Formats: sequence, structure tokens, C-alpha cells
Amino acid sequence: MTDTSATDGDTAADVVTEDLTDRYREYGDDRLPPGQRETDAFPVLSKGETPAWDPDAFAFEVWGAVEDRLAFSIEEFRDLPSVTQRQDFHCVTGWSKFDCRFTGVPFAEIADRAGVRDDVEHVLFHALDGYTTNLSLDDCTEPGVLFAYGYEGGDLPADHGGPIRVVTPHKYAYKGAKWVSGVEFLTEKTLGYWEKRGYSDTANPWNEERYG
Ligand SMILES: Nc1nc2c(c(=O)[nH]1)N[C@H]1C(S)=C(S)[C@@H](COP(=O)(O)O)O[C@H]1N2
Ligand SMILES: [Mo]
Repeated sequence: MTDTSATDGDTAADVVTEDLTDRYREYGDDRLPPGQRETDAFPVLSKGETPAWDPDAFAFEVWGAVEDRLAFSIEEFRDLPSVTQRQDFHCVTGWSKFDCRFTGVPFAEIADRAGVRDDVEHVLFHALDGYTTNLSLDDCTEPGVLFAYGYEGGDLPADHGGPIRVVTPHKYAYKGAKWVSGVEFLTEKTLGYWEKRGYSDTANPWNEERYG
């Protein structure tokens, strides 16, 4: 969907090219998922400290059951084809923030470049703080799964996962790894950090899939 609100002086990151805020319609009439309350704030939720990273040494890597392993510097990553999307953000602890604007590289762009093998079923995202989270390949190829480096027209703030984080508009936000450093394609499921500790593997907010 194209946003027609662009005016002279807008940069590419200002223009929303994808609107995911109607994702809820597949599951019901309420944009706010059950048991959530809306907030205007953007709280920070991390299992530990915001990790430091070295722009000269940082590499975003793709490995596992792929034809070609990939590695991108932060500059190379920012040069990949990108989109800017509007989406709602749902945290499993009970808050939802509507109309967040993220800029980044669609999951499918990375998957296509790596060449995902036919026997891939699952994906594990790795992060600089040791966090991991898993999704099925089918969930990753849904619209809106993005490796985001921009937020509201600027750089993604470090506390929210800069330089790069994953966003998952159709899932609770723990499915989106902040400070993502790599994607591993798998032929069998491996559970991530919170999934191993009892959070739902499927994590659909409208079906209130909070615990596994
Ligand atoms: N690397 C990493 N990613 C993470 C987390 C984390 O601790 N480490 N926390 C997750 C959880 S539980 C949530 S709700 C969201 C919070 O994102 P925010 O801090 O931008 O609100 O990030 C998710 N991604
Ligand atoms: Mo969370």
C-alpha cells in the first residue's frame, strides 16, 4: 500500500510503503489484542544491558541450511533494498503501541539472497546480548517481518535494538530480536531464549498465545 502523504523534503525513510496495522482483521474486529492496554510510550524491555557494538567489526551473518552463507557490514546492510512500514507493537507483558514506523530490509530479501534450502522449516535469530528467538519459516515469510535499522525516520535507538532488530507485527514482540547479529536457517526447530523458559512458541497476540 502506498502512502500519499509524502511532501517535498521527505526522505525515503519518511514515506510509509507498507501498512501492517490492519493485521488484526484476520483474527477479529479489535485492533487491540485481548488482555493488552494501549500506551503512547515506547518502553524498553531487555533481559540485560544494552550491548556495546563496534561499527568497524560488526557483521550481520546468515548461515545454516542455505546455498550461500552471507555476511554484511552495517554499511552493506543499509545499502540493501529497504521498505518503511507502519505497524502495531505488542509486548507480552501487556502493553501495545500503535503506529510504529520502522525502516529496514524485508526477511524475504535476505532469504532470497542466501538461497534457502528446500528442507528448511525453521529459523533461529541470534543477538549480540546472547538472546535468541525462533520462528517457523512460514511465519518469517509473512508480510512485515523486517530487519529494521530505522525508527520514525531516524536511526533505531540502541535501547530498542540498534543497529539492527527484527520486528514481527503478527507476533508478540519477544519474537523480534534486538541487536540481531545473525539468522540461522534450520531443518528442525530449536527453541529460543524465552521459548525455552515457557513463553509461547507461536505467540499470536490476537489468540493470546502468551505461554507455551
Ligand atoms: N536481543 C534481545 N532482543 C529482545 C529482547 C532481549 O532481551 N534481547 N527482549 C524481547 C522482548 S521480551 C520484547 S517485549 C522486545 C522489547 O522491545 P523494546 O525494548 O524495543 O520495547 O524485545 C525483544 N527482543
Ligand atoms: Mo516482552
